[in-house]
Amino acid sequence: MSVTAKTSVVNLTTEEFVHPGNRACSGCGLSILYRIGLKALGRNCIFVVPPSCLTVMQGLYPIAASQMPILNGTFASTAAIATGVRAAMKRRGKKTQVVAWAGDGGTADIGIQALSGALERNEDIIYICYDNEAYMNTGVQRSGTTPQGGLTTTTPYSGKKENSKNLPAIVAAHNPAYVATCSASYPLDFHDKLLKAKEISGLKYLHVQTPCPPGWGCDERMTIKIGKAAIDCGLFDLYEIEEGVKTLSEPSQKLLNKDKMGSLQNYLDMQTRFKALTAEQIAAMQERIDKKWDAYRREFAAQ
Ligand SMILES: Cc1ncc(C[n+]2csc(CCOP(=O)(O)OP(=O)(O)O)c2C)c(N)n1
Ligand code: SF4
Ligand SMILES: [Mg+2]
Repeated sequence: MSVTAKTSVVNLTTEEFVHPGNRACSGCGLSILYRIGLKALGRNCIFVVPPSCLTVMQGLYPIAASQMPILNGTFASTAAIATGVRAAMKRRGKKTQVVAWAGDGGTADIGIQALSGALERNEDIIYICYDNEAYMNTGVQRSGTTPQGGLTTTTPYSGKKENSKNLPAIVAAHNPAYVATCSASYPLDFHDKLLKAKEISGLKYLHVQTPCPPGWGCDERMTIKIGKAAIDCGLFDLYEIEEGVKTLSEPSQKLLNKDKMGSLQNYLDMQTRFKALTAEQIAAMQERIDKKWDAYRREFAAQ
């Protein structure tokens, strides 16, 4: 099993790449990831960012919150732009790390064809999808990763009817150099997975569950607790896939012991977006979680 976060608050660099003050809502999971993620990525980076809360949070020159060079592109072309920027850097003999950083709407739905092409070509870029499970920047519209039964401004009163897309699994089916799932509630795990991604050539994909207080209907002080609850109940799992081999990351490893499984109901109760779920739907969710973890237990017991 792998990645235990090795960076701690004691040895995390004190260098900051984000100016104090930005336009994110208070309690935004993305702003935590952005600040800590940039510490891992360092200065030798160019970011490619499609329309999203990240564009708004980074801000515009001369009052930008970010100190990094950023290219804002169109929704559909994030991975294609990143491909072009990387090729230009290579042509100039520069090792500049190109980082595409997009939301779930910009990745699971609108940008998926450009991402699939870049994955097939195994472009030498890092692609980060911060998944707040809806189109938040434009007022909480449902996306491909909105959970079934979740409420948004464009779902029926009974919640989203469809299943959510398992985006990291779709990406992993392309066999890229590196796939990792992360959570805004474990920013140092994200930090260390980025450190690892920087050392690998080819396409590195990090999928990060990112609590969003206004979109999820929760208190802004609950961001970290909600992300942890999603992992504790086994709904969202942290893992890495390197050369086709999957390993669970530390916060999820403990669930291989069935007695350590947390409560799904506890996770759902923390957010108003799940208030339309029926008892049958919750039981079906629990059944899916149990099946997934039974399969993990068989897979990892055999190793
Ligand atoms: C082609 C196109 N359609 C719609 C928009 C409007 N728009 C801007 S940001 C956004 C939401 C993006 O959602 P997501 O990628 O999940 O990022 P988040 O806002 O959740 O951070 C939308 C629909 C746009 N800019 N371009
Ligand atoms: S809407 Fe959500 S993701 Fe966007 S800035 Fe606010 S908290 Fe962050
Ligand atoms: Mg989103």
